[in-house]
Amino acid sequence: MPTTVHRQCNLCEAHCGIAVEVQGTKVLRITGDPEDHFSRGYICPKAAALTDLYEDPDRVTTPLRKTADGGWEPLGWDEALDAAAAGLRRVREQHGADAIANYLGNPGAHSWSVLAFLTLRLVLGTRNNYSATSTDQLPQHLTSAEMLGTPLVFPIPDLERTDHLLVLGANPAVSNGSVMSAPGVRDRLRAVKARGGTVIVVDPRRTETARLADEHVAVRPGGDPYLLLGVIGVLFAEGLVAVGRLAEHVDGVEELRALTAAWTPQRAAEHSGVDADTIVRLARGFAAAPSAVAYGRVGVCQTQTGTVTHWLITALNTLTGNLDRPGGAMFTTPPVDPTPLLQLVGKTGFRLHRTRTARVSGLPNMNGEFPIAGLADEITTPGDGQVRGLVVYAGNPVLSAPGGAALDAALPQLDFMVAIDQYVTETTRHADIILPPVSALERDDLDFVMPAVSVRNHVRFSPAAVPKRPGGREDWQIINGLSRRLGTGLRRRGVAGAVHAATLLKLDSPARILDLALAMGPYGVLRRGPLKGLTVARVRAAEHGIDLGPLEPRLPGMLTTPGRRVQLAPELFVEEARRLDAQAREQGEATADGFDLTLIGRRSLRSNNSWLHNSRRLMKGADRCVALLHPDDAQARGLSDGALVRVSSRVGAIDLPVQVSDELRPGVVSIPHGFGHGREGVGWTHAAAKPGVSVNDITDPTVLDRLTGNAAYNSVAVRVEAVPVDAAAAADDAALAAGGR
Ligand SMILES: Nc1nc2c(c(=O)[nH]1)N[C@H]1C(S)=C(S)[C@@H](COP(=O)(O)OP(=O)(O)OC[C@H]3O[C@@H](n4cnc5c(=O)[nH]c(N)nc54)[C@H](O)[C@@H]3O)O[C@H]1N2
Ligand SMILES: Nc1nc2c(c(=O)[nH]1)N[C@H]1C(S)=C(S)[C@@H](COP(=O)(O)OP(=O)(O)OC[C@H]3O[C@@H](n4cnc5c(=O)[nH]c(N)nc54)[C@H](O)[C@@H]3O)O[C@H]1N2
Ligand code: SF4
Ligand SMILES: [Mo]
Repeated sequence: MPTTVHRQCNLCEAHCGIAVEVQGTKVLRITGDPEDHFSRGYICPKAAALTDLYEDPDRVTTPLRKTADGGWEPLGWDEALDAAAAGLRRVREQHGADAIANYLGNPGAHSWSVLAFLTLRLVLGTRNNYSATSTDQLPQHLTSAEMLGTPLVFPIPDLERTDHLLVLGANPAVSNGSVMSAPGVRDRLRAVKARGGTVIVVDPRRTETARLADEHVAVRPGGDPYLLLGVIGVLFAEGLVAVGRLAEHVDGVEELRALTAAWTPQRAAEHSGVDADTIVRLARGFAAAPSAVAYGRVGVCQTQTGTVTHWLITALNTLTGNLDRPGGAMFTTPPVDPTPLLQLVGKTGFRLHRTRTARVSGLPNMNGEFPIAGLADEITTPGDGQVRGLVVYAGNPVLSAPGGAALDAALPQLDFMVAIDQYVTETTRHADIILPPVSALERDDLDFVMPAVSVRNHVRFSPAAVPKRPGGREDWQIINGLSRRLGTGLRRRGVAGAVHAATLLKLDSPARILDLALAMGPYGVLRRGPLKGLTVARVRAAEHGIDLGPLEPRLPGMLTTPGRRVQLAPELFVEEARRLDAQAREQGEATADGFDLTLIGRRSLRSNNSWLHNSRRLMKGADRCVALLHPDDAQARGLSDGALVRVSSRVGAIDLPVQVSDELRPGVVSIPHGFGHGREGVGWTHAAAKPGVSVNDITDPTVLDRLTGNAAYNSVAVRVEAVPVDAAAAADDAALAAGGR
């Protein structure tokens, strides 16, 4: 008899509720769960791909060991975990704890097993921790740390109530919302307009979101901080600043007034590429709206001014009285409080350490991690502390990190590498041991990350939809197995760290850690209120999730700054803002090498970073790994639609088809990331047949957000030219040989 299991899709941050119809081990159908409290039936085309991932014959289902001739041999779990632990221990014994680096990829945020990984970090005791955070939201962590006192909370647009949404550098109609979980976001944007509100999108490309909006502002890449300085300058000049309820709890208004005084709309226009009238209009419209919220995501994080931009976004919200007010930028009250949870699993020291720098790159440490941009050099540069071992969990940095080609070249130099992943990817192909977890549909989960960044408070348990295949293990079981084996000889955090790790390993399942965290949280047994007493069992019993209500005002109580005050003008940011002028002059001008265009990224609704390209149903249709270029730029280079072009930067070149499109601002070229599956030994057969190229072969690991070291993929200067005919013919032959494109 078929049965239906209700759980969530864990592919992107929307975490939609799904109904999975199953019969035994067979998945019959995946649909949206109309009774889900949060997503109310919405799903996107990717949800069906959960079945493809589950059934994929290319998925690794047994531990693998690299053989002498570069092939793979299957191993039993005990043998594999013993070998993995022995290899890592050897590196540690010969070269010390810091010689083992680890990388935590994006799907880590979509599974409770990440808790086990943090325990593994405790056991490894290395300073060389890396993650996808430094390709993504690191500027938002630093902004929150400096302005609110903790890097672990983010202002979230109150989409359900706002009258005015200003989006900078996000494309939620495609990404489905990020650091703003909002399943069915297109409908939520339409609803803002339907109730008389306004949606404005600031983006160098007229995106899917821009097309839904009232207005599209085609900013120059990296132009946002100037635009915002101009907008804030207008607010001060026209007496439109009104902090409102929080006025008594905000420091730095006068510093911002002084700082923005020089940024007249004309001057801001010159550097942002947005005309002065528009800047004035944006400021007035934002201030006049009954409620308004500015929201920025990776489009602005991934620039050299990522942190400064996010600071100015929060400043704009605050100066107009929209921080922490309904319809503005609010804070969640998630069932699991991130700070105590992370302390529970041994993670402390949440801040930017500008003096605790990476050995080779000199990049700063934040939240206990170094930026991924520096990892390749740590591996290839000899000396004390050189990285010689690596654990990669749920990540594909060869395709995702800036300068991924250099990392691809560096990984073979490691003495030993372990990967925890379901596929032989561009990254894991370099591993000595691959430890494959079961797929998402085969495991239980309780999502504690996305409720912390959702547009509504909620919580949901996800039961496994199908039984694990015989011998299948979940990530946390694998990781704890590794931690236990490493237990002796690897800890260097003294007795306290050892006891801590041992206690966590005794708790074993993330469910037990989360029971503790829920008890400590705002709905836990220790609190008063109608929802008191939330436990994993109670969440599990609620088949369609539990609604915990709209976002509620939380300031000043939640602030952890001195005196519980919002810091509008942190010294670190003000200093950086003063440097913006010089930077503006550097940017946008052709460099001596003739890199005269700026590269930006692009996401597709039918893809997710690097790892859904093996799904036939998602890969149907036209080739998506194409470079978009404005008609004027194409014409100036003699390029017509479909031509093969070479896009080069300081660090490399890639060849791909061009698509001429007036969606783009002139001077910009847009290329998606996550392709480049043609590398030797990649285990994704369908993906490898339509390989595309990796844009991160040309992104520059030295072009980073100045304050955090976050990848600045959208600040890379490139050149685009026709591929010489001989090379184009050779590329065609290669494509034909690989099965055609
Ligand atoms: N379908 C799908 N959904 C996804 C993902 C996916 O790969 N596919 N990935 C997931 C992940 S890991 C994340 S982090 C989120 C990201 O979610 P979003 O932040 O919404 O990501 P993008 O779609 O990349 O949107 C970034 C936008 O910024 C624009 N942009 C580039 N440079 C600039 C600039 O200098 N200024 C401004 N104002 N705009 C700029 C780009 O043109 C692009 O439209 O999406 C998640 N969801
Ligand atoms: N040029 C450019 N580069 C970018 C971006 C961009 O906008 N432009 N975006 C950046 C962003 S925002 C992000 S978040 C990063 C993502 O960067 P990464 O996290 O490094 O890369 P992913 O492509 O998400 O790879 C995820 C890997 O995890 C595996 N996996 C999936 N589910 C599981 C699981 O449950 N358990 C385990 N063990 N493994 C699993 C997949 O097989 C895949 O190999 O990419 C960044 N790179
Ligand atoms: S938007 Fe799509 S991929 Fe994201 S959680 Fe919902 S169904 Fe899954
Ligand atoms: Mo991301």
